[in-house]
Amino acid sequence: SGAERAAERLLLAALCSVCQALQDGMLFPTESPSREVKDVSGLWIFRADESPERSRGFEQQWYKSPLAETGPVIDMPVPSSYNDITQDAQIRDFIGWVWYEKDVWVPARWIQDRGTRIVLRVGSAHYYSVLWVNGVKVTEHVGGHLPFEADISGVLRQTSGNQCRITIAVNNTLTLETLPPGTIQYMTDRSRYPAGYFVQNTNFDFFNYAGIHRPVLLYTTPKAHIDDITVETTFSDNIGLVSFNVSVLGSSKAAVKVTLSAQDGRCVASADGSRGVLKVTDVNLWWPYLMHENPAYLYSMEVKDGQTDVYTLPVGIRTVKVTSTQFLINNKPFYFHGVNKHEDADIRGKGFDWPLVVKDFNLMKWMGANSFRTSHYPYAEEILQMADRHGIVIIDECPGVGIKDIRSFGNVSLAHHLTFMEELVRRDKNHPSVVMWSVANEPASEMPPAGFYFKELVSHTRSLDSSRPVTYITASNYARDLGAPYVDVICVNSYFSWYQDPGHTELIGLQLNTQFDNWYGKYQKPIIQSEYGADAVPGLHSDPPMMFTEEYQKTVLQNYHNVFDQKRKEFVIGELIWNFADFMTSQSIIRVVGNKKGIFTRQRQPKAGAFLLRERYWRIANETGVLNTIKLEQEYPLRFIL
Ligand code: GCB
Repeated sequence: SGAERAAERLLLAALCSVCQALQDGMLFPTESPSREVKDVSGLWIFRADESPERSRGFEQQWYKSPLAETGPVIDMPVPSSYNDITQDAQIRDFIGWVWYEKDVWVPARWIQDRGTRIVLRVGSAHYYSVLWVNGVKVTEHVGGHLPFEADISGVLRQTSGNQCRITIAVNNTLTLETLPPGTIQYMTDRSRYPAGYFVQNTNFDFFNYAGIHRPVLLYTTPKAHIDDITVETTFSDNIGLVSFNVSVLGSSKAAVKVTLSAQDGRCVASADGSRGVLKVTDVNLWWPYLMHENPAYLYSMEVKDGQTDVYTLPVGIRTVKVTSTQFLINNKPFYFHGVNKHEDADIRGKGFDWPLVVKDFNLMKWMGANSFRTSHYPYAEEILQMADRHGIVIIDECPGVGIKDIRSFGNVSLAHHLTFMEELVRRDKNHPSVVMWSVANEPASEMPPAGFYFKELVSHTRSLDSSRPVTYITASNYARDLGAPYVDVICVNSYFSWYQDPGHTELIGLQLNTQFDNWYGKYQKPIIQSEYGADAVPGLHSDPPMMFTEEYQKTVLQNYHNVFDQKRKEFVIGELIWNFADFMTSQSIIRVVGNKKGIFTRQRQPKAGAFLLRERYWRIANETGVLNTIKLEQEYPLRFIL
């Protein structure tokens, strides 16, 4: 169709590279005695390619010379979405290629030492990226939510030495085969639209922020280097078992040595060889927040490759299991009382921002949340590291959101989706906080191809990682959902008294009970209410409650909670509010400057619903965790709690 041709033109690059997962490991870049990291985020320059076909940058080879010589450039912070940085609506709503550039200095010793490998890494850029160094193309990458990197040692040594001009072209176009999918629609009615007018259509409810969203780093490793580490943990009685698998590149006879240390620095186990199992006596297990008095215990695993490379990985020892009615962490029932989030904030959009990350963790701990779902795409790895350190449990979601068009269930889409899961598992497999993979959100799972599609997707994900359950999030009716037979946990989103029967909170009890009984009756699998909620415009009040007021949001929550409290005695294993905070969406008649279902505003101030959830989550923690109330009271002033 015309739309697809247009999308292809915009994307320029063929989607051939889509089917190749990153071949190398994706170890988070850290410093060590053998590794240096240089953060080259900060102020970059920027130019959107506003030519009708968005192809001028490639035709004129903007990567060949300083970007400022090609035309007008503006300042652009990295990391940040570019959309909300300027006063220009055209940049906010831009579709197509934008160009970023920064000149950086590479330490001379990195260049001179031929044994040093220099890597350029982008934490993420949305959606499709091409990278050049000193005018030489070094890599390209499909996908907006995972890191990618290139070994640039050769290019730097061949070109102008320590001076390094980094050019990154990023394209936010979404097609039927991207994740998330979308379509480009050309408007051909000349009486209503000017020539060449097109729009990006999507089926998801968040703004398609774009740009370089996570830090850009230069880092080094020795030529012979640790490329990847995989750990899997279990325990029996007081013995913890850490099986490890280390892959080394650039050396045929690597002598790997692995040492595990406790938090006090004491070495608790060590082994030689690239594979093996470490035994830890008197193990300190990794426990979720509020489930244990010493949650989030992390060992530190030092991996040495002969004399050259050293990499240290935090390791939490824990197990995850699912029965027909329970979710077990370390063989104890775990109840998810948590939130759904977005990477979203004023001005920076989806740009990574430490103050925001730390604030959000403080808010989650304040309200007694023990978990969150990375709706609707993988978050920055720094966020998973925070969760590891604070004991916050994560359902790790892939950007399979808005798969509603039957053409997005085809082979090309499936292949890309499988590849995406490979990259996601490769990046996140070692995080103890991650307890389940979510392969999609609210796909059209009643369409016939969904049966085959999800069977493949779930079984492939399980083959990549047998230690975690797999799910996808459904909004389909239990009788029509074709993927549910394949998942380990049923995750259901529902919006009773909002999208259905608006205003009728008195129906929630009946409808929610029916929902749970139907799903459990059909599948006998534990169920998470993975979304529920209502919009509340902060400061709008009404009693009796009316839609969009804080009171209405509270009433919806209370009605859901009554049912959760019955069903969590049976097979309901969790509740995740939609949403932690208000967030931006595209403009539409059902959104008033974004989605207002947050229990916090976009600026992270509480609405009435936040206090309600806070009371509830602490009460549940007191009932289900091993902590006693007194302990909690010491940690937080419990005036609001119980
Ligand atoms: C959903 C979606 C989520 C939306 C939410 C809503 O079911 O999964 O992305 O934002 O409903 O508020 O409509």
